[in-house]
Amino acid sequence: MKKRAAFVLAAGLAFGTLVPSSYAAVQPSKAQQLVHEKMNILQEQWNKKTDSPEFLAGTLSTKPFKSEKEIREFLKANKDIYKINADEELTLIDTQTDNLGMTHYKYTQSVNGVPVEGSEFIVHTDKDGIVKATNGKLRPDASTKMKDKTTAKITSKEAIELAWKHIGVAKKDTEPKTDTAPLVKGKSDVPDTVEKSKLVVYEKNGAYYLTHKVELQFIYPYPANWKIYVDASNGQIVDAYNAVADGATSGYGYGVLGDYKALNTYYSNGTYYLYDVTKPMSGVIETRTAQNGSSLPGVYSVDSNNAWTASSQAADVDAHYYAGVVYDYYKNTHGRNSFDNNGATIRSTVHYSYQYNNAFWNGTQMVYGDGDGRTFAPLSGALDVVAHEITHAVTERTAGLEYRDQPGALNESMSDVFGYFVEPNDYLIGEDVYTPGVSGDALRSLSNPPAYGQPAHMNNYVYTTDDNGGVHTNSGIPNKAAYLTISAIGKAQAEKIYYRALTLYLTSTSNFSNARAALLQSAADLYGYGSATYNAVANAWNQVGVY
Ligand code: L5W
Ligand code: ZN
Ligand code: CA
Ligand code: CA
Repeated sequence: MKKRAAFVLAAGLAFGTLVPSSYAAVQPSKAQQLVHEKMNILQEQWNKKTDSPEFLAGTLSTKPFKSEKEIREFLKANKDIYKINADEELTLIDTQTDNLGMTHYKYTQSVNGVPVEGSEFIVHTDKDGIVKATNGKLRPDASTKMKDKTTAKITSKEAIELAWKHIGVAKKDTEPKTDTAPLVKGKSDVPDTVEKSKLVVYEKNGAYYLTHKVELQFIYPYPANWKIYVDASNGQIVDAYNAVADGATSGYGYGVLGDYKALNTYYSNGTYYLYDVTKPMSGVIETRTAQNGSSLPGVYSVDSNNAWTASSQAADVDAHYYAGVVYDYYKNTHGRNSFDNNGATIRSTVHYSYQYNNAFWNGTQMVYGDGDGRTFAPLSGALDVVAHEITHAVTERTAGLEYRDQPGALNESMSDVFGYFVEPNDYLIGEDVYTPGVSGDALRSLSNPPAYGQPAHMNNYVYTTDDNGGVHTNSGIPNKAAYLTISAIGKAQAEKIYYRALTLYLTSTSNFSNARAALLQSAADLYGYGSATYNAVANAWNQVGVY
């Protein structure tokens, strides 16, 4: 290989000034040149950033090195190549002699005794002690960058607490509960929750951090072997991943309208589940099927090959997929973690009852009928309907608007309005599943409530005892006010104002006038009292006759 080095240099000279600048990249570094001068190399891999060898094979020594002590001499003699202070930085962790007579000396690198994560280094000698190979990822710059930084300010106990917080699971909630997750059959079947922590130097994108490497292992609410690197100087999370990879899977399927959807699923014991553990929540998003009509919660929706393509699975696919979309909406737009803002499991059951033309939140979970095929297709097939249902759960846990009269109509309206915010491509509600045989219609419209039999002004308020005081009728009035607001100020401001009013100002007995005040106050908080935005909200409610 000396020859190849010579060729590279000669080629550079031969091209003279005509050598393209990119050619410089293949010029050997000083350490590479040294390797070719001192060793007979058959295979080599280099870490370009640190200019250190990740793999060298051939004949690396001319004399034998037959003990760990002697191997250190080899490393010292080649310090210009490996760039490591063997005595200070390397700790022997294993020696093996194999049936070919080769001996393999395995080391880890450390800084002031703190191991550098992922920096194992192995020296391989033949039966005569000739060094035939070295490999592993040494970090020559770790010592210079970290030698004054190996004292932790955060304790291991604090790091473990921060790690639990990061994954959004409380240790006490990892105690298995019977019949709640596909993998969990009973408490005795599963190992206890394990917490571990050790101090390591961790490299990420070329920067070094002193971290507590925290390992959190549990089986409920999902199988996990988390590795979480907590910065030992400030408690920030440097990196984290779940090493249990055989649980969470990615499947696909077709929705009610026949569209392709990628699905977050779960594999266990030869079966795939609509069970999404990918969200940063303590619970999961899970989807079930009602087996005997109206019994809840039903059984897990399952599939044998993670291709959810049967027409009988379409309602399951959409309920699962859209619940994830709505979770993401609340998390990404409002920082809300699930309906309870505490990461609760979002459960849906589909195929409820028989030809059932409705969907509802029952206080614990979502429930969707299949529709009769004329009035409705399976109701989970509409994202705005799924958002409507999950918003009922959000409302229950925040404003708590009681489901009758004006507070009830506001409750309905909030569900429709967030149905729009989640799926803002039209002002219609339920158009994707309503009357599959008729195109262009919907269940309701925010922009034109009277087109669907709803009032859009207080003059037309319907006084009735039906439907808890006409909650699905009079919602047309606040719906129209929302439409006028969104049209005037845009969705981005409107959704902030509505979320703030719902979660901070509205109460269980708020009426339309109280809603106007709550929204105005939210607009004032966010955009200023008397601002154009504030005035637009006032205007919208004036136009529907609410003062
Ligand atoms: C869609 C059909 C009726 C919306 N709930 C509703 O209060 C509906 C449930 C599913 O208005
Ligand atoms: Zn509703
Ligand atoms: Ca819609
Ligand atoms: Ca229709």
